[in-house]
Amino acid sequence: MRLGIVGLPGSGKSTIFQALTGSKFEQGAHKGSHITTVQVPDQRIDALKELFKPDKTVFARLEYLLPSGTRSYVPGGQSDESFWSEARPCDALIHVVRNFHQPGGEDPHPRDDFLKLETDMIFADLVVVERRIERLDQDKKRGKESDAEERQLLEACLSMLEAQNPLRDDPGLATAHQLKGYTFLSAKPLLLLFSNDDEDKGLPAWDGSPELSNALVIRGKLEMELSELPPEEAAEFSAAYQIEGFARDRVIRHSCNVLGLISFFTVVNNEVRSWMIPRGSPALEAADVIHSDMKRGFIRAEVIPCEDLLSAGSYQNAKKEGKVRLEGKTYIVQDGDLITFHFNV
Ligand SMILES: Nc1nc2c(ncn2[C@@H]2O[C@H](COP(=O)(O)OP(=O)(O)OP(=O)(O)O)[C@@H](O)[C@H]2O)c(=O)[nH]1
Ligand SMILES: [Mg+2]
Repeated sequence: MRLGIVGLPGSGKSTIFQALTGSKFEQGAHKGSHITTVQVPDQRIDALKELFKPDKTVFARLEYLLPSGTRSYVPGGQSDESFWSEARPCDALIHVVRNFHQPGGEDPHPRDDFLKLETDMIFADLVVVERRIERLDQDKKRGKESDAEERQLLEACLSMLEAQNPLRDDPGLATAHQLKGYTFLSAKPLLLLFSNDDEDKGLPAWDGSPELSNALVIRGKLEMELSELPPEEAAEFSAAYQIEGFARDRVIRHSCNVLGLISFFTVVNNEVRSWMIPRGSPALEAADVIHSDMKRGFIRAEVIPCEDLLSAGSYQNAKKEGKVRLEGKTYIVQDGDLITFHFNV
């Protein structure tokens, strides 16, 4: 799963990206795009490690993309399609919005800034839809049959986008299988990330939609400084500024949330491992995430919630207490399940 970091110029994108990688890069020195792979931290994995003492521990991963700075942003929906080309294949977007004062003293206007880029993304999608519909009309004139359902879905997109609404507001439309190939920007799950002044840890005052439910505040500059301190000083510093955990961990946790991902665990061959799948997935899909053979030869899944295992103290005890269940292909995997797949190929 890959998340793309977007935002107006100077909103704090590079700062957030650096917090994720834990390393600094020279501003302007790198013109290309940056990708970083991060491990998804999980305390349950740490507890399982204690219990099983595995040789190896593997965490689920996420990727973050910081698009290259060479493709310049032009406001008013006039950006070249190439400006969006790197964000399009991403599974979700992080929209970084400036909520800090600039060195020159310019006040932040987060809602206006948000709407500016949001509108541009809606406009970019609108161009794609209009072009496609035009194309389908031409095909029709030439007597070529087109997919009626796809046409209908595109019309629905058209009316939403023309009304300046992002496609994500209609979850059915945003996730429609037939529209996947269009990689609509406004259909992607969105995490709003406010980069705040050092002294300010709250969300900005914000009237009306969009909802701030998928929003996160990072005091980017402050928290970058924090990440460079030795651990003892960092703890003191965090307490003084009431910083909860690392910016990095908060961004990752919220990323999993907007992507609708849950974690499950496996312990196989002396390896404890976490995996992620979309919430609501059946056991068969969980098996497929690990290996297609496991899906093909699926027999059953041995399942225990991680907490139950930890309170039982050992897998054997948990079994004795009847806490390990056998489940079939259609069992809906729950966050925190430890699963042993039985399969035969
Ligand atoms: N106070 C404060 N300053 C920040 C924050 N994030 C970034 N800045 C400062 O704002 C300036 C721009 O930050 P960048 O991270 O380079 O922003 P950007 O979005 O990557 O900018 P471009 O790549 O030029 O579009 C830098 O001087 C940062 O130190 C923040 O959360 N709080
Ligand atoms: Mg930058």
